[in-house]
Amino acid sequence: EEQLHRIANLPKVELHTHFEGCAPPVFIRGLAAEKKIDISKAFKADGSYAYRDFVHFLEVYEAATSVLKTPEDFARLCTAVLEQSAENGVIYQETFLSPDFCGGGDVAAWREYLHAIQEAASVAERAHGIVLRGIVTPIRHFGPDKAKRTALCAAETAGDWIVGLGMGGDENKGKQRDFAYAFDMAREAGLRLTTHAGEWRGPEEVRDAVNDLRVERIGHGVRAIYDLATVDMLAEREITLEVCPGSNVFLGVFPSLDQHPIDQLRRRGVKVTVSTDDPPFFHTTMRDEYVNLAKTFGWDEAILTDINKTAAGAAFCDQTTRDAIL
Ligand code: ES4
Ligand code: ZN
Repeated sequence: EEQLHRIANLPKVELHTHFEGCAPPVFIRGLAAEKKIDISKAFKADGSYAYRDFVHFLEVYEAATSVLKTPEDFARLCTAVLEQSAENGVIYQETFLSPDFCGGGDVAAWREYLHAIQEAASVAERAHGIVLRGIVTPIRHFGPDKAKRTALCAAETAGDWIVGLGMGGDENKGKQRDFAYAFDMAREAGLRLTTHAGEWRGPEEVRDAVNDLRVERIGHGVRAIYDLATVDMLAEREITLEVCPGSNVFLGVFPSLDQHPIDQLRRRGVKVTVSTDDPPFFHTTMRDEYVNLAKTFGWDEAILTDINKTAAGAAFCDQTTRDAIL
């Protein structure tokens, strides 16, 4: 009991969140009402997000995101998100941001959205001590051409705050290598790289992410467990997995947390970290993730502290920021 309480209250480093996916449903419904946009189909009667499966989730996600119009809307979202994260003990968070939703891929517009978000983030940092950094996200099912525009936005704004490029979206569309141009452009601009792989597809997709895009982290990567040679490759190359156990269980990637491979991956030497992905969509929080992992796998405070150190070590921020977090 005492131990679980301490675990719940640990300071947490979270590497994998989607910015709009952190929006509380009440926030999105409020904005929809203000703007007289009808997105009632995106919600269940109890007010939570409504979707049938992952592809439908992506559609509902885009519907919810469609009420976020101006830089000011995104600034308000930032304030709401960081308040929630700080409440859950998160001290450092990386979040995927898409120029496709912020100015439609236009660099000048993207700069304005980014400016508004960053300003709200610094206010939250002073108020709650939480540090936010952005990873620009090409959306896989929008295709390679949009990904190039996205990477250009990323390259143009690379720096202390925009620290990486990380592809999300529907893993069943196309191949990782279709996006190599975008990832090369980002690498040349000094950005760090991650991509979603091995959430819906298997070990081959995880190997493609490492070999074709040369990423140093992978979003999810958990289906690598079906090929131990791939697991060992991840361990040997010290690739960090951004594991989102609650998301995986909610979406049915694994039937339950006790059948989730995070503990096996960790024991076999893979650098695993813990994140929420899209907390209100998957009815989770960082506090819940930690408590559930402790209960299910018997992870103690030492293991979870170690996981936070791994996450801090794999964070894309500069060394000064990293030294301040753990
Ligand atoms: C995602 Cl594009 C996108 N947005 C939110 N969550 C996601 N998971 C995978 N891709
Ligand atoms: Zn994700």
